[in-house]
Amino acid sequence: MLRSPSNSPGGVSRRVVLGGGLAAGAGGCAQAQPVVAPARDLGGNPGPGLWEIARGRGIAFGAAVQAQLLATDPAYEQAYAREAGVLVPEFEGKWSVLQPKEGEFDFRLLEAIVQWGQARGRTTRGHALVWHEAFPEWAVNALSEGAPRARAVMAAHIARVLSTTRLRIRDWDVVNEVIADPPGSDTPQAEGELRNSPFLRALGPSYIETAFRLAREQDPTLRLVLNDYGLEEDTPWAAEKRRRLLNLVRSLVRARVPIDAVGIQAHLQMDRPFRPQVFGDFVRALRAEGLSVLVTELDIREASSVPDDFVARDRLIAERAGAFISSALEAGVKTFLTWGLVDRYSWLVLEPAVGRRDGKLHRGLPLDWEYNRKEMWRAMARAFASA
Ligand code: 9MR
Repeated sequence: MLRSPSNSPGGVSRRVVLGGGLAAGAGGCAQAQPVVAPARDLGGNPGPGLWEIARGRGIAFGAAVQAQLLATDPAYEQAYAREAGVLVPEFEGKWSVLQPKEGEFDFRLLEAIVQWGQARGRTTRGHALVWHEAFPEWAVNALSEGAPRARAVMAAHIARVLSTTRLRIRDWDVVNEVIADPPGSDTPQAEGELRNSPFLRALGPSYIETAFRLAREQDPTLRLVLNDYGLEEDTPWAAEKRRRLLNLVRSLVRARVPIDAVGIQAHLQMDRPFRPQVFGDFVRALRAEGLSVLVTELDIREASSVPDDFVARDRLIAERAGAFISSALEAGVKTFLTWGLVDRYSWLVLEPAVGRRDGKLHRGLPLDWEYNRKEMWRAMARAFASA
């Protein structure tokens, strides 16, 4: 089943990372674009970063990061040092980077992020053990060679990754994007409610439960997370996706599968309505199952209808971010991660077809193209400070 182009975070088939190592381009960082935004408030004394403001209220804030940029762009590194208390590898924890060939593991890029964080008292969360993207060809083939082989491959990956990282990474997206995209408002698909992934085809729906149990076998207290997208907005499509996810989560909880939390990606879209009550009710329903809820990949995808003018654009983006974070906080979310920190390296820039379709630059992260804090940053700071 293909993703619905208008609803998926990717919306187009995404580039799949097949190689590890810097030279192979571990996911490829965005090219720097021309300077377009006026520098505003960097100054010599920028004051506390988002993570410190959040920490003061018992909230964790962090962002997806790219090891290659941390190592090569000093302004990027400073921005992370200032703003991010939690780091998530944007590519470096994915299967294609960690196990590009069967049995050949490469933790160098992931460890680079972990060590950068440890040196500054920051934590790293893991993303993602079982995902149909950034999944190498050899593994796709192996999964098609029958259930015993598929299970062994999945078990070996989970065991090796968790046993190698468990002392340093205590929080993992065990399965990512397992709910099928609904084609319409509430019409269940013929294939069912789970994504038709190589894992589902090889092992059936129980692969999700198996992945969590395998992860728990490695460590009794690691936080095990199910992460998904398209759950935030007040549309029939998102309502159906929420229903499917709740359905799955409830069945996992009933079966005593060791799941600790749900990650809500929150790739928000400006052209979709957002209702705090609807979203808050969803978070509360998940928490009623005894799970934590994390916001794992927040960014704001602009619509072509968003005005050209930076001030007006930034205000709209900030309003959406503030409303979303406040409703999540009110419903009990305590961890917030943005998918990147700086507009110039957003995946929405890398893949313009899923971003603004008018070729305009993206402004959906807290720091602008010149690493300056913008209205979205201030809206987030206000939301955290008043939590
Ligand atoms: O931002 C990431 C993009 O640059 C990569 O090409 C892609 C494949 O590795 O993954 C993107 O990150 C995705 C994340 O892992 C899962 N949720 C959606 C994110 C944006 O597509």
